[in-house]
Amino acid sequence: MTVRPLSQGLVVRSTAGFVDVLIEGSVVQCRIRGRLKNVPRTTDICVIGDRVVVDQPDQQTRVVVEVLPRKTRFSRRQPGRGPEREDVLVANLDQLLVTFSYGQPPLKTRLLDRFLVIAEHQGIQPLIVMNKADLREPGDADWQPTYESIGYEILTVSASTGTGIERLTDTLRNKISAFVGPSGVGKSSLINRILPDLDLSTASVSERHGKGRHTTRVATLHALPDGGFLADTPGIRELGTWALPLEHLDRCFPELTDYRDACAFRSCSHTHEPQCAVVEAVNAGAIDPERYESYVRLRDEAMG
Ligand SMILES: Nc1nc2c(ncn2[C@@H]2O[C@H](COP(=O)(O)OP(=O)(O)OP(=O)(O)O)[C@@H](O)[C@H]2O)c(=O)[nH]1
Ligand SMILES: [Mg+2]
Ligand SMILES: [Zn+2]
Repeated sequence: MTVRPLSQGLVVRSTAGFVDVLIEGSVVQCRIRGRLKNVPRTTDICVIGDRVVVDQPDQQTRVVVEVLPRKTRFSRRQPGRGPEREDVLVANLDQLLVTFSYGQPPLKTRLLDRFLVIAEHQGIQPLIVMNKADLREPGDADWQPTYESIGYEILTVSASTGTGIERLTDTLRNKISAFVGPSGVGKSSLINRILPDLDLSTASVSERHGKGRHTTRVATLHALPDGGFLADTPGIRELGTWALPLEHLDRCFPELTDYRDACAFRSCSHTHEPQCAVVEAVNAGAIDPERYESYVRLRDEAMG
């Protein structure tokens, strides 16, 4: 028996049963080996950003035979009813571009905090991208000093006018990054600015019929000319955490770290315990009450 050489590649697109894999500069469509598929799993087998091993049993056929372990994953609890499972959006990300907009749709800091918590938990560098700078009204950026004081970087950009696009492009070099955020904030429009040859489809918020309208349907990873990759992902409405242990949640809020070790109880939940340094810091105005409220809500949710 002759042993065929196997190749390694990067998954750049994934649809039912098939994946597009970048192998030595060209994209090839691959099946996913049946045996991989039949293993009962509560997670996605193969997503964009995955490094995979590909076999070529004959001239026409290429098959993913192994998915290499993921360094990081941006994932959530699968929305809706049905069995609990993980929905992995992108694997092996270095940077999460948490994208919201001025104008429509408006920013939801509660949802922003969920993105940031998942990034912290996974060790993915978050960058807050505020698009549609051309629609910014006075007062729209009042929330920003709080986040900057925690250490989060905020980039104000406009896909329409080009404001901030150069700085954004600079942060992408040699990294795997993904635009994530609600539908309509302009993720695909920003990628079209950065990579004009792609011409991804976009749609105005008013053209979207009802809440469920999502213009981008399949997450795709695009190669950047100066090195690195950039993912476009479908809009996210629901972002439940997956596999985030309750006792780790306070570490996903960087501004709590200075206080949590000073609580009287070692396993303090920072909700009802006496002599809680976190609650004292909230009352003293050293921790933002809205951020604390996000912590409490995520904690309640994780407890079921
Ligand atoms: N005024 C203004 N409008 C913008 C800007 N960027 C995008 N838009 C508009 O916002 C709408 C939504 O843009 P998309 O790029 O489709 O949004 P998306 O985030 O990719 O949405 P989904 O694919 O549904 O998740 C389009 O009508 C864009 O023209 C901007 O900087 N300023
Ligand atoms: Mg889109
Ligand atoms: Zn406490």
